[in-house]
Amino acid sequence: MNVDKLLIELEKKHSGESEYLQAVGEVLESIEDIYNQNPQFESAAIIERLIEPDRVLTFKVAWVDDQGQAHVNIGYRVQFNNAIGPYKGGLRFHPSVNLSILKFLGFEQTFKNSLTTLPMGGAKGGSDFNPKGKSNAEIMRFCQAYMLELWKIIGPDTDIPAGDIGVGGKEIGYMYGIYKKLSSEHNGVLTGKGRNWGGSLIRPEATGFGTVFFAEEMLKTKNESFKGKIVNVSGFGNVAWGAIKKATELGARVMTISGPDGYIYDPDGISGEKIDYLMELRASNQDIAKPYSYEFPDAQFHEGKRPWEAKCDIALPCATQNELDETDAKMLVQNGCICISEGANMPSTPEAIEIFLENKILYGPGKAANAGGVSTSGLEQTQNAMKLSWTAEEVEEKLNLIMKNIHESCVKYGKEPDGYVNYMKGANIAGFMKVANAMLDQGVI
Ligand code: NDP
Ligand code: 2IT
Repeated sequence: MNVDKLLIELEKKHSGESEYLQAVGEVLESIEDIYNQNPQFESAAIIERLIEPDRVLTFKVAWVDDQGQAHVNIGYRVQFNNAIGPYKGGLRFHPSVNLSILKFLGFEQTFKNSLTTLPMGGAKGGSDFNPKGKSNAEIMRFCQAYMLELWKIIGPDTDIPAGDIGVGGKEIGYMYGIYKKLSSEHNGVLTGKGRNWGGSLIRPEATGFGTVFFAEEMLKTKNESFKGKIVNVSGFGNVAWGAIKKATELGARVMTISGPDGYIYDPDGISGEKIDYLMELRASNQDIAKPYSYEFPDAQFHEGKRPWEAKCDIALPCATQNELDETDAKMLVQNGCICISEGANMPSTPEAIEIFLENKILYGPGKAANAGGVSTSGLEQTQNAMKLSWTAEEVEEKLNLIMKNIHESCVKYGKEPDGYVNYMKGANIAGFMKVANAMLDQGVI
């Protein structure tokens, strides 16, 4: 494999798809040596077959708002790779959604799902629909219109979507309702379902819990823990919520949350009733940062700024891609941050990652550190197939074990001669090897 040549060719074919090219570039650089040591990969064109999605479906989603006005959005599903199991990955509803973003997410998902040890292929989907400021009735009509197309290509053994940005329990409920009506089946086609109709306990918290469990494993290698640490979190959504809960439970103090308009710094820490208040704001599809600073006057709202400028021991980026750049990374390192565990997908830019690696910081890349969400989705599928449900303790124990196993795989492939673990390299190689070997076993298809 020649990484530069491959990337130039890919850029020619998919020019302007910057997030997709960024995600592929990082993986190619990590796996180059091991790939070239295994000539069977080259002759089966494994990498050329792995960087292109199996198929992409785009479709029109027409829906009517509360005033009777019709709107059109674009719907997508990118089925990336199903070598090790049915396609699996979330749906994102956000105005920025385009093919580049969904291809990067589907590509990352393929490696992440491979790391989980569960039999899941990679996929991603969504729409450029903006749920912000919409009524629940509008969100329901949009979800129904979106599912009217999507249901034709998904199924509990084919492709199993779940949540991502802008898609939580409420949206999954609306989509599940219409899927059930169209297919006449009540099955495990979506994960993140409600507790009373097939959902798994702990799934809502799972990504954030997993991100903290992964960080805990990294910290253990330095005889450190969350106890007494200052933690900065970005975003306040599905993932950030779980991360804040678990970090607080383990004795840390979480100082920040953020939205696209800025971040909140709360010197007293964000926990307990403050989290409940934030959840109420979120449930009503509102902005959270400013109202929080009005409700809790000791908290400061830093408009247009990111939480990485505030001093912390541990950083948990849980908002979106490329939300932590080189300047942010330098600030974190200068301020004594010892650990970054990514709840979001690709939140750190390549330049920021370079800074973390140069400074030998504990850096857990999203495809490893946020794999707890999809892992618990896999556990939800298992419970659906068995037609029973596990207790919260059982699910959390299994999740914790999976995160420990992912950490071990990263160490196996990422440990350098001086003992430093390059978790990014480790995650990319471990994720790749399983998918690549499955593709070899199954022939050229
Ligand atoms: P949510 O929509 O629940 O939350 C996203 C949060 O990030 C919101 O607080 C949002 O603010 C904020 N945000 C969005 N865009 C920006 C931006 N440009 N700058 C700063 N803040 C921003 O999404 P999730 O929590 O589900 O997803 C967050 C990240 O985690 C994504 O990268 C996702 O791919 C990843 N992830 C999600 C998993 C899941 O199970 N949900 C699993 C694994 C990874 P606001 O609402 O005000 O826009
Ligand atoms: O990025 C992710 O791993 C998710 N959005 C969760 C996917 C899933 O199928 O649970």
